[in-house]
Amino acid sequence: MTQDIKQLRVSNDALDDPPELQRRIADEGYLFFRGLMPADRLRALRYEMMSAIQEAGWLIAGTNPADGIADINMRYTEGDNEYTAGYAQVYKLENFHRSAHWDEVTSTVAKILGGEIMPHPQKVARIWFPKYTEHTTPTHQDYVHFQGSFNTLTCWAPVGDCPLELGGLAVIPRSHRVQRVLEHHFSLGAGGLIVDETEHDEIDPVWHSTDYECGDALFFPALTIHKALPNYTEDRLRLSLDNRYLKVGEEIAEHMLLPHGPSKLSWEEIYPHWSADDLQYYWRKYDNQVVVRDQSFKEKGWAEALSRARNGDEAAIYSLVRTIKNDPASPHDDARAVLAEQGVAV
Ligand SMILES: O=C(O)CCC(=O)C(=O)O
Ligand SMILES: [Fe+2]
Repeated sequence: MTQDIKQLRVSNDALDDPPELQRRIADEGYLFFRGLMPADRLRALRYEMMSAIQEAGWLIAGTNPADGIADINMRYTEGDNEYTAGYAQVYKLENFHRSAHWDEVTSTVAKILGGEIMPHPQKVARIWFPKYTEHTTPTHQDYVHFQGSFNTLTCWAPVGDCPLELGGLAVIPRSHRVQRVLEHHFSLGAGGLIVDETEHDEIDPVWHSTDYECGDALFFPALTIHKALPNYTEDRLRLSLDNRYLKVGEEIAEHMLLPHGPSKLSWEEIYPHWSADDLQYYWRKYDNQVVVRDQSFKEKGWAEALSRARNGDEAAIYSLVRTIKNDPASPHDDARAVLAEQGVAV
């Protein structure tokens, strides 16, 4: 490991003290708990999710799904068309969606946010292949992707143990104190946007993470700077949840009412796979302030990919080629022109 990672502060001692939880998250920009989620239920969920992933052909056939032994000939990630095949299988699972509503999590969120809370309809699972480190989730603030309110809380939790080499989440404590959305730039990796944490004098860019164990959960608000660590294992998939919560009455961006994009599914395609209907369209009973999605972050990233590709940047060229391949029916004249200039065939 090339980077010096400090340990996350464990806040289990304050679990029954909401004012202290609120003080800590306001001060440090995150809260980390050991064993918050029931490990046995999470292991059962892991088995179910990994079995779906194995059926998609991403785990070595005949191995125990719980071990998550990846077929590294199938390395895909968000943004690759091929990622949808495995992700959609996971995304249809009722228990995966239900896990974001487990009382152990929602009651903790209610203490942290101080009031009635609602899980975002859009749940997220991350399936991370080994030996694909250039696609690791880059340094970012969640606001550029999920928007809504700065108080929106992300809960990141591994589904199974996640030691450092498997690539768990890392945060910069107190980075939320910048109190604004920082300039993000084009990058590979989930979300496709990166911020340079060393560029801002107010931020002390010291990364904190841990050897996560099954049941551990990390919470942070939308401005805290974070990233994933690379999956340096030989052959293990990293499987994790990142779900978001808001205080009822605060703003939620319209796209967060939809299934996560890389699944390419609608709720109408997901719900027939469920046995219960209590969580179907549950958000309609709340009086949410739904706001229009701000596309400017994405648009700026795309414009940067074009200009970097024009200068021969390989990651940007890769990203343009992938965009055209994913969606051959769209003209993508801008990307095609840049690639033609670079002599790259698509
Ligand atoms: O798990 C990952 O790679 C990314 C997670 C993330 O950025 C988040 O939970 O907000
Ligand atoms: Fe994030």
